[in-house]
Amino acid sequence: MDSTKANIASNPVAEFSRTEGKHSIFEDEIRKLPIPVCSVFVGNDGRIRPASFKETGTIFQCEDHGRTSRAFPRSIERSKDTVLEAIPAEMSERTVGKRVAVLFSGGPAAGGHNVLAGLKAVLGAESTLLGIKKGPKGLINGDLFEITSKSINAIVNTGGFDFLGTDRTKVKSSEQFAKVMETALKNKLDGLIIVGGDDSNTNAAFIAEYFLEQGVDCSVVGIPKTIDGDMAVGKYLPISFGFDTATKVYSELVGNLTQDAASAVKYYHFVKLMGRTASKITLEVALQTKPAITLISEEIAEKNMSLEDVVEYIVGIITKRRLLGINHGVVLVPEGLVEFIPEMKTLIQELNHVLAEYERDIKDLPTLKNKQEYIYPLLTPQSAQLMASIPDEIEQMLILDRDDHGNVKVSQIETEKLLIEKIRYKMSQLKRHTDKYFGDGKGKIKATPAQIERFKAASFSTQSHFLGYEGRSAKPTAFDAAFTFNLGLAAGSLVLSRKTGYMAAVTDFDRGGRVLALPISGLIACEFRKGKEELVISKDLVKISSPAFNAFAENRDKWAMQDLFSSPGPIQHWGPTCRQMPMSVAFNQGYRDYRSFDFGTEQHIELD
Ligand code: FBP
Repeated sequence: MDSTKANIASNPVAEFSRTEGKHSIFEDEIRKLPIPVCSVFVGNDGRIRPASFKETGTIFQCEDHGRTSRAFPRSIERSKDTVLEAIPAEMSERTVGKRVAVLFSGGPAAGGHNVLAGLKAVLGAESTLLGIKKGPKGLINGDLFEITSKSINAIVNTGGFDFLGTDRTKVKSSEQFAKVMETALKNKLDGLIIVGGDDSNTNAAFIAEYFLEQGVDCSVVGIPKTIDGDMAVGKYLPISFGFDTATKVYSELVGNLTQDAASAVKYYHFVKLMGRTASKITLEVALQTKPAITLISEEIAEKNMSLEDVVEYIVGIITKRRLLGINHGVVLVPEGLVEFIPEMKTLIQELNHVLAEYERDIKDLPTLKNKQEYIYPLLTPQSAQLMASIPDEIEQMLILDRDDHGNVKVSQIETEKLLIEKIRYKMSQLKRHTDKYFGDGKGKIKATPAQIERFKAASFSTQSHFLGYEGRSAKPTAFDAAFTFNLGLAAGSLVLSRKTGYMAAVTDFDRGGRVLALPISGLIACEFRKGKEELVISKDLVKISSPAFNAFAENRDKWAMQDLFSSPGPIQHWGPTCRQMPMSVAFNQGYRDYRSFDFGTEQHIELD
């Protein structure tokens, strides 16, 4: 036995202290994992090198092209809104002496640290990579530091955004733009990389345009990040980074809950899943775990379902299961659901208006009852009636919890609890009036007397959960680790090629990875947000005609009536299932196999 091993064996407490500061046995191993690299970034000598870019025939132009061309005249003149494709660089000499800064914006997503690793690897020792602390705020305040190879070696393949930090500041005012320019000039930046979602990439496009207008020679490049999966562009960018890791974390937990439900046979677990507006996370988790009931906001909006309709739908399934002797299960609820139920959306809009207009008066009222008496007459009768039907606890959230703009914090509304309360009431009605609801007559639920007795004997017991934060900063899956490293290589190559106003993208996840650059101005459309027109990248929501949604819709009735759930288990970073990509992405892209992504040949990432 060698002396270190002998030491550890004889002194486990010393070994235990050594695992502090991100040195768990797992963290030390994960840093050593090789990462697949797209062939366009690998030279004949097998080393990583920047790629060049050529124009493809594809042009991105939104419907309101007139507006975007007025907002981004210089960017569009340069890019012609054309998608670029990475090709192996012909240059024999490396570009040297460049200074590139990078920031994270918005919520964390797994793989951010590998973006930095990719950037550092492609810039090489001859150029400088600077980190911007605490997101856009740090960019405005000029809070930059140099990222060394040593620090990259310590964070590669690790989760979180803690190395740089992040925030949600939006660069909007002319003073803020001027300060961003000051930071770029003071730090002699040749490139600025913005890692973020739809809003942050929109911001990247505005900064790129501003720099062109001001004659600042600094490329601005975006990188698509968000666990929500709504920063995606069809076959050009199948998904943003972080989605795969987050959905695998949630799928493990939901898989465990389905198993627990069937074991304890007494609970319905209501699970709200993060994702803000889009139900993409919920759909992916449903495909991976096959629970009894899943709500998809986009479908509910399409079918124009009311809150009562949604409750009826769930009660219908729970009732039928109970008649079959199944009184347990899992219900998945997307975070943004309430905003997709038309009457709830109207209520929230009316409340935003009333709360803003009468803020002072409402604040001074001592009890919830006083506030209700004040607010109800100011709402339309339909909204007042809906509000009155909502449990007090939730109503309190609607009235009191507001964001910085004074609006209702939709993501904080405990939708799962709202549904539980309404379903509980409905189930108790069914139980009390079995003659009215069950039997052989028209419009009645078919059931035998024995089944009705069984129905009456059972109770509706629930547990509620919210899964969100636990999936954002997990260690990146093998997919996200590779995706992000290659996105970093792509963004660095774009800066070295002096391209600006583009978002780095990787596609063809099943065929070695194709590296693209998408002109951001071509993705931007005019939208109404909080009553105002804004130019933003449109969110990519679940399409109910998509293959992924169809796969779910074709199977959900089966999953509702029998326990056919599956448990994907914990994320594997190596081993037989480590190459799995998101199922919804593979289905929508028409890939033959979702079990083995291919981003090229593996490289050990240890920078000198
Ligand atoms: P990003 O779009 O910035 O990546 O954030 C996504 C998200 O995780 C949403 O799913 C969620 O609604 C939100 O962030 C929560 O944000 P916060 O950190 O402000 O609580």
